[in-house]
Amino acid sequence: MAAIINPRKVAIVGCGFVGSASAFALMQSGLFSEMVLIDVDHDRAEGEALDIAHGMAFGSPMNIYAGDYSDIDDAAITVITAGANQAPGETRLDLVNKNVAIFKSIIPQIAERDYQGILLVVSNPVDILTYVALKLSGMPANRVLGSGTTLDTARFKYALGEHLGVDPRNVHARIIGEHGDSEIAAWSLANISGIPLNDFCELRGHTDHQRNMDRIAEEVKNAAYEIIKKKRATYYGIAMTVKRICEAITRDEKPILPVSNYIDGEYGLHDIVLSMPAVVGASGIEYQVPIKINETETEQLKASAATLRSVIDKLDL
Ligand code: 6V0
Repeated sequence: MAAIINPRKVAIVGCGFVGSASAFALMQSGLFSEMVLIDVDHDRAEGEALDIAHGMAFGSPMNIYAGDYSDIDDAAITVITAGANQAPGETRLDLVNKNVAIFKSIIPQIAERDYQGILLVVSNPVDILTYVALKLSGMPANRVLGSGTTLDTARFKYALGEHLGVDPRNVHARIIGEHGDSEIAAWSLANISGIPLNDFCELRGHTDHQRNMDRIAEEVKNAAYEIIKKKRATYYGIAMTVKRICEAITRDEKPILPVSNYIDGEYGLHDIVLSMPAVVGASGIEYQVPIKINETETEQLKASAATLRSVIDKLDL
């Protein structure tokens, strides 16, 4: 019989850079009262749990420990960050074979427990691995999501905020499609607190719109490559992203986030996972929000989906 979900419990599978930074952000968030860390390297999970627990005297009290899959049963959210990360110069899609093999060892152990919580996939390539998690687990699509372009969107808002001298939280713009090289900056819908983007740019003395747009979109797309070249891995931005998505679910906040979610029919796309905006709440993906992107962006979205589809078609699921 399925366990009763504890809404204040989170599990993290994979305790490397991303898993441990996410655990640290979640400990400080006060969202959970129990957190279990799981890793093939159990010592690593124990070490991270102990290290983070030592900060608790200055944060929110919680029970944090290293465990195994039996500890996942009642977790409201299971965050999966296990798997290889990109070496300098490697693309996210280059990781697919290694990480699909790892998911084949993880997901069945969760599915066989008739898990009733929400799976949040972070490992890369995140869209493909969210698809793999969905298919291998047999769980309903609303309960299997990926962090997707939520991180890229945060980077996009930051870059635009810097460019325009405005709080990134007032930037309404998003990256959609693959979390990777085929991602799309949805410029046609971008605005600054309701003010059309180009009007705001001109207000701030920027008139060379196309050149600036191309530069910012490239910077966002290549952000991970740049960070990896300089410090081997990216983890703080994604940890904050994990915290934001967990917040949306745990507090049933229902923000619209560009998370990786299953799409079958919308935008002329079929049987694919990629990032398009969705309302995220207590039941995971609550509903998909149809957006009216322009013709060029629609073509780019189809191309992004085709890139992902060609990878999925080669998988043995
Ligand atoms: P890391 O530091 O090598 O950590 C990976 C961890 O996974 C290690 O502790 C491993 O022991 C563990 N692991 C491996 N196999 C298993 C298994 N079968 N079961 C349990 N644990 C296992 O990598 P890092 O933490 O830097 O990256 C993890 C993943 O996150 C990679 O795939 C990255 O590409 C991905 N990222 C995704 C981002 C996103 O926006 N979605 C952002 C940054 C990184």
